[in-house]
Amino acid sequence: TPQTLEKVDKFVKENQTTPNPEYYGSLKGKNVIMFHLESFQQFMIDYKVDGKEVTPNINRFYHSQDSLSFDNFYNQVGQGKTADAETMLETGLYGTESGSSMVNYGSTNTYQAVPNILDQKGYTTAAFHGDVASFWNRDNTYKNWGYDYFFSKPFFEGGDKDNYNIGYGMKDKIFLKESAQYLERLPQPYYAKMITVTNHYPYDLDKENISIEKTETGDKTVDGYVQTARYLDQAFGEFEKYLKDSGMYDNTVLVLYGDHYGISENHPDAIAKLMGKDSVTPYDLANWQKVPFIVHSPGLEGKGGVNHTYGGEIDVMPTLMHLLGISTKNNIQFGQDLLAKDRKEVVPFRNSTFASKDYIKYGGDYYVTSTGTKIDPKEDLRAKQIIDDNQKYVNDSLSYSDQVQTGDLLRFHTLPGYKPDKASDYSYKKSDT
Ligand code: GP9
Ligand code: MN
Repeated sequence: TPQTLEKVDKFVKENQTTPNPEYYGSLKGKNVIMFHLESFQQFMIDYKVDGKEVTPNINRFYHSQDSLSFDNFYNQVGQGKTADAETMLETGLYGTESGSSMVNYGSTNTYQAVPNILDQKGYTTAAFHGDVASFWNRDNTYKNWGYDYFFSKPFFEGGDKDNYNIGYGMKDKIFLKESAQYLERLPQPYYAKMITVTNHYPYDLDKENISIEKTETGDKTVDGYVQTARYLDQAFGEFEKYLKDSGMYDNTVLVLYGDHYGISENHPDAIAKLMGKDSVTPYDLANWQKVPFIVHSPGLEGKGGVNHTYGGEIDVMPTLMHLLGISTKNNIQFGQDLLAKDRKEVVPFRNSTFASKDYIKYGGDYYVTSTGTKIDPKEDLRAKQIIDDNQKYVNDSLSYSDQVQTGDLLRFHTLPGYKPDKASDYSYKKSDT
C-alpha cells in the first residue's frame, strides 16, 4: 500500500549518503558499458598459476589510475544468482529472499531502473546475451527496466552453431565480436550491458581456447576455473581493443563486475589449496564472497586507485548515477554511493549475515574484520552495540526491499521527471526489427 511505501521511503532517506563532490558528474554524458564477469571472484585479481597471471587484462584495469577499483566489494546474491546481481546493479533493490525476483516479479512490477533513468537523459540502452532471451525471464524484465534493445541468441549468426557454443551460450569471444555490429550502431551516448557466460560452472572449454594449466587442488569441480577465467580475460582484452580501434573507448565508461562466486564455499579444501593455506577459517570463507568492481574511464583523468571501503552490489546504482551526475535523492534504492564519505560500510547478505568495516558475521559467529579474530559480543559490549546496529540495518534493508518487490510498491512512487516504462512499448524479437 502507499502507507508501506512511506515507511520504506523514510528508511531510504535516513540511509542516504552525500555524493562526493570530487567525483559527482565527472563522467557525465559518457557511454556506459556494464561488463558482466560471470562467476568471477576477487581472488583471481593478480592470481598466478605456474608463475603466470591468469587474468592479465583485468589485472591491468584493476591497477590502472583511470580505474576506481574496490578490494572489499562483496557479491550479495541469493537464489537468483546472476539475476540477483543484475537486479541490484540496475534497480538498487535486492533480489528477493527466495527465488528470483526477475522471474517472479519482472514481468509485472513497476521499476525505476537504470536503463529507463538513462533513457530519459538521452541514452540508448541495450543488453547483450549469447543465449535465449527467456533465461531468468530477462526478455520480460528488461522491458520493465526500460531497455530499448535486447540482443540475444537469434541476433547472432553463431547462435545456433554447435562449435560456437559452450555451457550457457555462445563462447564469450565470439559473442563479443558479433555484438560489435550492433553496439557500434547504437546512437551515443549509450548504456550497454554485455553478459558473458563462458566462465560458468562446470568451467568447460574447448582445446583451442585453453591457454593455461588447470590448478591442482584435486577437486575436479574447481580446477578448470582458471582456464575459463583466463578465456574470459582474453575475451575482455579483445573487446577493449575493439573499443579503442573503433574510437569509442575515450568516450566510454567500462564497468566490470563479478556477479557471484565461481567456487562455492562447499569446497573448503580446494579453496585452502588455492589460497596456499593448510585450511580455511569461516572468516576466509566470508571473504571468499568478494568480487571485483571496477569503474574505468580515461575521463577519470588519473583520479582512480584501489578503494578499501566495504561495499557490495547494492551500492553500484547510486555510485554510477552520481558519477554520471544524476541525483538519486528521490529514488527508492538501498545502496550507498561507494565514493561517499558518510557511508556505513555494512554489506548485507541475503541470509541476513553481513560484512562490515568493523565486524563480519558468518553463520552465527562474529569476527573482527581487520584481524579475523573470533569474538563473543556478549563479552564485549562495545562490539555488541555496533553489531546490533549493523544487524538492524541489515534486517531493515532486506525486508523493506522485499516489500517493494513483493508489493510492487514503486507503482505508488513518483520520481520527478520520470516516466515509467510500459512493457508493451517494447519488442525484442528479431523478426520485428
Ligand atoms: C544464464 C547465465 C547464468 O543466462 O546468466 O546464470 P547463473 O546460473 O549464473 O545464475
Ligand atoms: Mn552468474
